[in-house]
Parts: sequence; C-alpha cells; structure tokens
Amino acid sequence: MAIFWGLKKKLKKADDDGYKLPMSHSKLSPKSKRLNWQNRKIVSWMILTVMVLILYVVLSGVARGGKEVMKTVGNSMPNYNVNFLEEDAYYDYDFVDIDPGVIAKFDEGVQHYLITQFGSDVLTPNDNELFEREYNMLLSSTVENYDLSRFKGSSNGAANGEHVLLCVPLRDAEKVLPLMFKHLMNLTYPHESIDLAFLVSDCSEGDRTLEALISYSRYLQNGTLSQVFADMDKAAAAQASKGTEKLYLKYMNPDYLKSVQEAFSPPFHENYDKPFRSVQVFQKDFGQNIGQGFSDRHAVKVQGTRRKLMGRARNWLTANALKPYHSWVYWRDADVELCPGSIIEDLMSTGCDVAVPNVWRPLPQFLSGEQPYDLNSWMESYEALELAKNLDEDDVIVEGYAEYPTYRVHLAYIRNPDLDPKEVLDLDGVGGVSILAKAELFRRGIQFPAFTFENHAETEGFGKMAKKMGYRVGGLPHYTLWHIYEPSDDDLRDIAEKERESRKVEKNDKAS
Ligand SMILES: Nc1nc2c(ncn2[C@@H]2O[C@H](COP(=O)(O)OP(=O)(O)O)[C@@H](O)[C@H]2O)c(=O)[nH]1
Ligand SMILES: *[C@@H]1O[C@H](CO)[C@@H](O)[C@H](O)[C@H]1NC(C)=O
Ligand SMILES: *[C@@H]1O[C@H](CO)[C@@H](O)[C@H](O)[C@H]1NC(C)=O
Ligand SMILES: [Mg+2]
Repeated sequence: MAIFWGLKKKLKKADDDGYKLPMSHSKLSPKSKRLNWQNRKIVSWMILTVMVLILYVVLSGVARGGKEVMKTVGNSMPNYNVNFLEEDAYYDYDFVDIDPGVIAKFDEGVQHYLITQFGSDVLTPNDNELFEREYNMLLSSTVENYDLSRFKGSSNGAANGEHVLLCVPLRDAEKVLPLMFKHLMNLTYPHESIDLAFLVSDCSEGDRTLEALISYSRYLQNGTLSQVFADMDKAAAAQASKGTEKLYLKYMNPDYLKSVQEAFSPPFHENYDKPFRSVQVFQKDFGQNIGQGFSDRHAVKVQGTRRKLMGRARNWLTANALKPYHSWVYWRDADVELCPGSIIEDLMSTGCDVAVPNVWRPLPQFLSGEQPYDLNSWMESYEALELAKNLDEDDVIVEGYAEYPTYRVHLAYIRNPDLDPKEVLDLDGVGGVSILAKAELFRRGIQFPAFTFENHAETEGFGKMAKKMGYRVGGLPHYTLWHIYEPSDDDLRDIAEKERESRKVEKNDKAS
C-alpha cells in the first residue's frame, strides 16, 4: 500500500524548476499500524490473503513487472540513475498532510515543507482528491499507541533498526549546503532510518538558503544529488583554473588540503546515494540580528543573547520534529569540513546518553596551521563554580574569552591524534557542532536553555541539565571533526599584507 502510494507520488511528475519551487504548508504525522485485539481475526484472514497474493506475485513475475514500471518512470528523465527505496524501514509510517490553517492558527508565519518520497513535490489542499484521502488517514489515526521502551536507544542502533532524528539549524548557509549534503550522504548509519529536519531562520535579505535547501533535498531524495554535485564541482574546477580560487588557500597546510580533496573524492560508501527516510524543512524566524560573519558572531558581548536565541531555535525544532518512534537525536552544524562517515555509530557505541566528538579547525600556516575550535565541551572546574557565585543569576559564562577565567578542562585542548579515538571522558558542558543524544532526554524535558541555567545557555546548558538529571555526558578527545576555516577580519588583513609583501619581493627580484 505504502509502496503504491510512493509510486503514485512519483508518477505525479515533479516540476523541474530549480530554486523557484512551489511552497506548501504541510505537516508530518506518523500513522502507526498497531493492531488492537478485535482486529486480530481480520488480520489472520488478511495474512492468509497476502500469502496467497505473494505466491501469485512470485509465480507470475508481477514483482519484476512492478519494478519495471518504476524504472520506466525513472528512465523517462534523462541523465541520472535513480535509487529506489526498498528497505521496509522507509515505510514504517505513513506521512500525512494537514490543513495549513491548522498550523497557522498556532504559530503565525511558520512555513513547513515536506519533501515526499522520491523527492517529488509536496501536497497541498489544491491536490483535492489525494489531499482529502490523506487527511482522512490523519483523522483515523488520531489515537496512537507507542511502547516507548522500544525506542530507548542502544549502543548498536544501526543493527537494531533505531530511528535517528537528524537536526540541522541553518542561517545564511546557502554557500555551505553542498558541503553539508555531502556529509549527510557520507553517513554510513542506514539512511532509511534517518529523518532529516532543517530549521532555517533569520536569513539576510536576498539569501537563498531555503530555496537551495529544498532544491537539493529533492535531488537527495531521488538519489541523484551526488551526480548534481559532480557536475557542479566540474564547473567550479574550471573556474578555479582561471585563478578565481580563494586567496587564503595558498596559506593553508597542503597536507590538510590534500586530505580534504581525498575525503570528497569517490569511491564513496555503497549507500551514499540512498535517500533518507524523510526530509522536513522548517522556516521560522527568531529575531536573531547579530551578524552571521565570523567576527560579528564571535564578539564576547553578543554571546549570551546569540546563544539563548539559538536555544529557542533548537527547542522549537525538536518540539516539532521529534516523534515517539525516534530513539536518537543527532544535532549537526552545516559548516563541518571533515567528519568520519560513521560518526553516528561511533558516538552511539560509547554507551553515553549524550556524546560529542572533538572539534578543531585548520588555520593558515603562519597562524600555527590548526586550532581547537569548539570550546563549549568541557569539564566543570572549582574556579568556574566560584566565579559563578559572584555572577548575576542571568549572566552567561562563555568559554574561550579572557573575561571568564574558568580554568576548565576543555575537550578540545586534550586532543592527541595518536591516542585512541574511542576514549571517552565525562563532560559537563557540550558544544553544538555534533551532538548525539538519546531521544528520551528530550521526552523527559531536557532542552537547550534559552534562559540562563547555572550561568549557561543553549548546548552548554543542555549538557549541564542532562548531567543534573542523571544522564551520562561524554566527549571523545581524540576523535576529531574539522570545522571549516572562515578567515576573521584580522586574518584577512594579515593575508593581504603577506600578498603585498610577496608582490614587492617579486618586483624587486625582477628589477635586480
Ligand atoms: N536556525 C538558526 N540557525 C543558526 C543561527 N545561527 C547559526 N545557525 C546555524 O547553526 C549552525 C552553527 O552556527 P555557527 O554560526 O556556524 O556557529 P559557530 O561555528 O559556533 O560560530 C550552522 O549550521 C548555522 O548555519 C540562527 O540564529 N538560527
Ligand atoms: C530528481 O529530482 C529532481 C528535482 O526535483 C528532478 O529535476 C529530476 O528530474 C529527478 N530525477 C529523477 C531521475 O527522477
Ligand atoms: C566520509 O567518510 C569517510 C569514511 O568514514 C571518511 O574517510 C571521509 O573523510 C569522509 N568524508 C568527509 C568529507 O569528511
Ligand atoms: Mg560553525
């Protein structure tokens, strides 16, 4: 049934209109297929009927015929090969649209997009017949029954078929979207068990994060995104050979650049192109008005407000995307440059309730070549607790600034690339670049404080709160993710200065 359903959507040919995609307001709702006692009899008859049907299908070769219908549809569109959704996990639940008026009533100005199976488009009430049918499905599924003990999360989630909600907050992020999608595809955790949820907020005038995100998501869901990127990269390489490459690359460690080059080159893992179980895109503004430039957003004065607003955004996303059948929530920033594809499995296998890796960034070689990036993962210290006693209840301590001498042990600083990447340390605060947490924590009310909780906000407050509620929060000091390098205003000045010097030297060389 679900498969026919997907097929039907597929047949409804998607508009191939790049960024100018039609928008819709729809809501995801799981339709659980749990059985009640009275239905048992009917079910046994159904099973019998299904078995007879299967026999018929096998004997008459209809199964292959059915697949061919799908292939024909795929082939009618040129260039790219399509990846089919075969795993049962894709079809555990039906997704149902809801009247946009229903959402609007509760939350003015929110837009909700659902990228359907195969990346074909979103249903709106204008699709009368189909919409009506799905709406009725929603009404008939208002009472749902979940045994939450089945969704607690284990250290071997992939083998146990556990569903992961993967959340990404985005702001003015159009440029890093290809990078982000490549990393999502590179995830080796079964894609059919991952629901993607993006929250786009407070983008600048003219920014096209939302449009690009929807467009890429559609290619992602019909398995052709890597081919789209291969074409884009070819075009970019042609540009680069004309000398339009970023100037700072000249000053980066060539070994690092080579490792990046290799990480983005095929062969990729065998399920790289597999669609994800679902993609949801939310757009909602929270009034963030601190500039998204590197130097703007890292000024110490803005940290408290910025982090609290990020907390609100994250909480809003969890509240809207988390479903009872999720066992895990994985938070990931869009601007990560290098990350093992097995990160979800690796963090799960620590056995912690919350787990984070180490996060560094590369730097130009004249600035030491590399640096700890995420200082929000730390162990609490006596000095910081004393410092907190003298702060206002509302003051937010921010790490990595001279204003707050906390003397905490930072996960970032105890990294040793030669030591065991599996080693785990207990933490109090965590950074937000890559957090794996059991979904149970969110169900129990742990969140990203958008207020000051023990003089912390957002992800650091989250870590502290989780710990306070008895959960184990762990960090992997020798397991490293690399954040992209964004030159600060100072760095750009230094680079410009070096360029001037080298031009001078060149001139003098020529003159002599
Ligand atoms: N929704 C939303 N996302 C944001 C906001 N600020 C940053 N982001 C996204 O959150 C992630 C981390 O933000 P970033 O500015 O890179 O944090 P930093 O690296 O710690 O300075 C990125 O994916 C951003 O696109 C915001 O105000 N709202
Ligand atoms: C995949 O989706 C994109 C975007 O919707 C569409 O343009 C393309 O034709 C689709 N490709 C296939 C093979 O279905
Ligand atoms: C993708 O995953 C592989 C295997 O884990 C890893 O070696 C590679 O660096 C990853 N790619 C990126 C871009 O990080
Ligand atoms: Mg970042």
